[in-house]
Amino acid sequence: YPGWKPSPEIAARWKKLTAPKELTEEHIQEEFVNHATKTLARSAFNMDDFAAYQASAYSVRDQLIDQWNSTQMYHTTVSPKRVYYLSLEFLIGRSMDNALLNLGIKDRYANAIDKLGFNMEDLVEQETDAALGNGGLGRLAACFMDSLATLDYPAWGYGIRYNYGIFEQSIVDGYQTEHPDYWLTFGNPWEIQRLDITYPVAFGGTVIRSKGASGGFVYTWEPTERVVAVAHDFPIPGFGTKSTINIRLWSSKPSNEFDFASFNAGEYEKSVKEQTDAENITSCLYPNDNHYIGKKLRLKQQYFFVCATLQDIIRRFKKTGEPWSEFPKHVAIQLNDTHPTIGIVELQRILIDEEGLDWDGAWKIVTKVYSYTNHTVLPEALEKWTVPLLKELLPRHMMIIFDINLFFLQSVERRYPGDREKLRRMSIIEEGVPQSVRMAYLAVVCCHTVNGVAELHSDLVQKQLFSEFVEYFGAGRFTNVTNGVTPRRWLHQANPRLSALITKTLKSQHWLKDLSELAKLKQFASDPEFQRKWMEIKASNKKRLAEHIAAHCNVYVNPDAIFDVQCKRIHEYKRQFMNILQVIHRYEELQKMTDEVLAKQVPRVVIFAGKSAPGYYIAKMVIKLINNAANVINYNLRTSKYLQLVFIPNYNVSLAEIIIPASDISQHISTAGTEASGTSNMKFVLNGGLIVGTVDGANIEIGEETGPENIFLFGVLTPEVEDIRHKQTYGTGIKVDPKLDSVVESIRDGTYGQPAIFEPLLHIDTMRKVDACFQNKAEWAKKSILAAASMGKFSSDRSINDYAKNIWHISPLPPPE
Ligand code: B1N
Repeated sequence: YPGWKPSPEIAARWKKLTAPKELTEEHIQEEFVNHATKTLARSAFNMDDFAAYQASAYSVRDQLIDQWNSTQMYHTTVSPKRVYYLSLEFLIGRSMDNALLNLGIKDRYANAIDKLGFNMEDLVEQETDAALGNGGLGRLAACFMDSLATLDYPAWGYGIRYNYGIFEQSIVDGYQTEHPDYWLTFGNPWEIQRLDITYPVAFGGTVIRSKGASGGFVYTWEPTERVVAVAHDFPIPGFGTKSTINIRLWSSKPSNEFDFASFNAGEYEKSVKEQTDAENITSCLYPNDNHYIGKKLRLKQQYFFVCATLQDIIRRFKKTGEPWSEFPKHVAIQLNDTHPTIGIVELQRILIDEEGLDWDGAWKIVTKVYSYTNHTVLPEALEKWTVPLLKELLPRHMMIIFDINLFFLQSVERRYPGDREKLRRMSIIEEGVPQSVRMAYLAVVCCHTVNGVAELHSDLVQKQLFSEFVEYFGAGRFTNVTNGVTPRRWLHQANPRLSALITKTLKSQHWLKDLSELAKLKQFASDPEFQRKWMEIKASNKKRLAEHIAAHCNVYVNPDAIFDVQCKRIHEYKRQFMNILQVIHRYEELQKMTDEVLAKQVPRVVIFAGKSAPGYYIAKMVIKLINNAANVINYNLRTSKYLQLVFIPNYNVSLAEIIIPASDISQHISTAGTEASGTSNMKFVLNGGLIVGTVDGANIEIGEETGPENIFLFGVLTPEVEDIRHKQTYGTGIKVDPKLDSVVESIRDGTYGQPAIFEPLLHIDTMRKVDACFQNKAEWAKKSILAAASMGKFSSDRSINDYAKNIWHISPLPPPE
């Protein structure tokens, strides 16, 4: 702000005025009442839990903003290399409890507010989730932000401020019904609207080629549509540090110049349409998980947010006054899947068309800055934008993609002369009618590093998805960073009693900053007193979940039964269908039993939750099947003591915080090679739940840490990826009823496709093993403790340190005291 420089006296005065006040209970109460009366215009006689939540939230927000300001000011003076995490999804959930705990002020707040007649636990429940994501990918981004802040890395998250997050799900007559999630109805205390931080974003039009001063061609993009991106900042406090980083989410609005033009021409309707078109860009999150939908508006979202983000990053860089060659020393950009990949092309475009660099100079910079995380190998999830659509919306970018591809294929051709088939396979452009752009290939060609999210997945990425690129670029471009989850939200916040027990046992809270310290709990795994406390907490968490189920499903589940949970997006590859078959099988077995045999059964409550994409017919039928089965199973008075089944509606972050601490076992049973990592598996084990799972994704690494005796893995066990695929296809050596031999044989032959059909049988066997184990209470407690104590590796702090060291090359920058 060149216009205003405070004199030393004014600066000193400012410093004094902004110095943080001691956060006494009285001060908290003052702030609370201040916000209740001034921000919300309420009075003591006009308060309810929601108003009290809001008043508390605004006062916590003030605390956040102070820390955020000093963190950002410090980063600006040091100007270190920063990482920019670009993601179309941030599945944050609620913020108040998290902020109170990370700032370390929860007890003080709870006491202060108690004396004003409110209960903090009730207030926390008033908050609506920020549900700006579909599932694992979006939640991973949120966990990463928590870790980046906690570890004092100079980092920014960038994404879209959708007006509507993932839809709300209700169950009507057993079917999923979707309702819009307009989460901003009552305002949002956790964001700071920055009407002063805006950037233009353009679409469409044509590109004019002309002769430049130095003889080469210059390209001028003349777009037809212009909108504006407005910044909204979401402060993210670290745990046990003053670092508070920022997620900057963009919201679209019409650009003034444009609607005035039509307005003045008397074209009122056209002007209104332009306005709504502009606002529509950031209106809705696309509700698809692991599935690509080639919608024009989605491409607009992608370009809109990377375009604004790059302008913001470049503005920050230009403050250093350094030349472009220094850009990679200040900037690392991580692409959360291919969704922001058009940002690569945008940077190349800015450098050559606007900043006057030559192609090679620009390319050197671009390829030093970007890295890409792949999150899926499922073909139906890989993004392929058609050339006509890209041309229509981003004509200059399409030209640049063709150029990148040309230079790339020319060098492939030099290495493998005459191999036209290879060129066709490796081309960024897929031939067809119409042609399309393989976004993952574009990312691989332009990024310095490409990673998968678990060892097995990264192997598949290198050996199957991008094998020819590994051969061409060398294995050095490819790596693995196994996912992780933040123990602050997923243990400390979601399971406060277990967190307190761990802290008491380890005589320090430091495990929350270094999760590997959990290993010290192993020495207590066989201690009966510790086991008792551990299992008593599990029991009380199960009770809490049972209350939620009673309220939302109208079923009174037996809290002494095994709680067997599968909650995640409904998807064929995740095989909820196989799970429900196993449940129905169990129900039918129970029907055949005598009373005497029945009395010996281990009672079980099977819990499903998860959303289906609104247009995913088969997934929706699975939800209906689960609900129909529940209606039969729960109303069988003879067997319902031994088996109950519920589908809890509207799975989201807040519900996960209730379900996960209450599970005895959870199901992670994807077909081997299909679930890239999975992250809820880590959360369940961290909370003392055991996994029933296939040899897939991060299950494998979790099993390596817990030891095979503390995880129920079934299915193909071979670590070699090629082998897994092969063996999965050709026989698993299961014995079945001889009457079915010829049937099974023909299935195995592939006559009916899909040999994975065998795995339900193994699943049933595994569930029998679980029953047997659960009966020995001490053994079960021991497994639960040992498994949780082995989760050190799966902190997102470890993941972030891996990225920082091996990919971003950035260092922590703790704020001075
Ligand atoms: O990303 C998670 C992994 O733990 C999961 O295994 C993986 O399935 C998930 C297109 C996706 N992969 N791909 C997506 C989401 C939205 C979309 O529009 C794809 N989500 C995953 C974190 O690594």
